[in-house]
Amino acid sequence: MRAHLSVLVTTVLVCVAIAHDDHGHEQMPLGYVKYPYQAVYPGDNEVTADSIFSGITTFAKLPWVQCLGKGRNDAFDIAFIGAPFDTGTSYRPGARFGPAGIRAGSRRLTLYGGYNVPLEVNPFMAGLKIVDCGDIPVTPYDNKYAIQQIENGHKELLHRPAFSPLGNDSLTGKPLVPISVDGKHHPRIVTLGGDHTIVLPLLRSIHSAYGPISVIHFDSHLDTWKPSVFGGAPSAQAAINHGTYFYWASQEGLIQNGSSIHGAIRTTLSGPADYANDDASGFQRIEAREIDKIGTDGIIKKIRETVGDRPVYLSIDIDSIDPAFAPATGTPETGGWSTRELRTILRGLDGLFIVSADIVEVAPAYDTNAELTTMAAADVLYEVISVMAKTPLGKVASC
Ligand SMILES: [Mn+2]
Repeated sequence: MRAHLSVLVTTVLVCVAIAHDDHGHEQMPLGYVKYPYQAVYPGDNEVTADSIFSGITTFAKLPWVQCLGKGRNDAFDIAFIGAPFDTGTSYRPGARFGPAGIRAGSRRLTLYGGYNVPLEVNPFMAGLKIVDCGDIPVTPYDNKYAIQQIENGHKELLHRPAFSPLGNDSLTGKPLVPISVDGKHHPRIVTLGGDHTIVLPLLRSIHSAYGPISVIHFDSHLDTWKPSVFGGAPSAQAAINHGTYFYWASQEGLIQNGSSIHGAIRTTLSGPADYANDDASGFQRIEAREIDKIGTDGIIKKIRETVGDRPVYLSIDIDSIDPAFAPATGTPETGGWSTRELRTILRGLDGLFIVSADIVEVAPAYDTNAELTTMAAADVLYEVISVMAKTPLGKVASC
């Protein structure tokens, strides 16, 4: 009898504990989070919004959702997710701190509300649900395992149904049809790197929804190098690094050959054969110095002519910007574009179908005390989500 009572009491306690846990850890509704410019002050019977210099730092003060944990059923339209991986780097390590650094550099983005004057849109108030999912858990001890973790994490987010319906075409009023190959309306993921190696698993994930994808790649380097050229590849794992991931992506058929393009290229080469190899990997090229002759308008024109109205993946290496403006990066190259020039070029992508994007190679340890690089990275992403917010990922059915 005594034993029986004990079991009964234990059972009741467990039940009570579960009920209490459910209630006590209920997630705060997203609408409760306020941007700094919406701050109210004590006495208004409201919780004050964080100042931009206080509180927990998410990208642009966006609400944090544990998208790969207890928030795995939460839908969104655009998600920021970190991929803190930097063991594919050839020169300066430290991009594992990129996601945290970029978030710190993004604090002022919503200070006045976030209206983008030249693009005439406020991406944060465009009716889209935008969240910060935190970081994908990435092991620092095993590159192969880490690369798989990044692919799995990205895929899990990408294949979640989008929060907002695709809606109708603003001109014809006809319903929009998704541009994916699986016919589904996917949310967009903005990944905070991490060194550039992460783009191989990201493109594997993108391929699962969009098939071979057109890539716009801003970088001072090609990143299509054969492993035998870049580092000599002493092992199969060493052959996958931040200078070779596009070579492998091309070998795996992840890239749309001929409609992909690099911008801001200014690297030295092992020889002219590197460009022949780059051609074979499917890329057109815009050299950084071309800006002196054709300007940002000419560069925008080249990019738009190359990708057309195909779905596009956008990968931005912070080293596309000159180290005068963004010094904190893995392999800096002088002679790059200014932050203003890159931002202008990104706004020139308005209307393209950018399905997802990343910014990589931000290594905050080499930054100035003024946070030049992390601020540039955040502001660049602000242009990217502004462009995204203006163009839904759908087209009117042609038949
Ligand atoms: Mn790169």
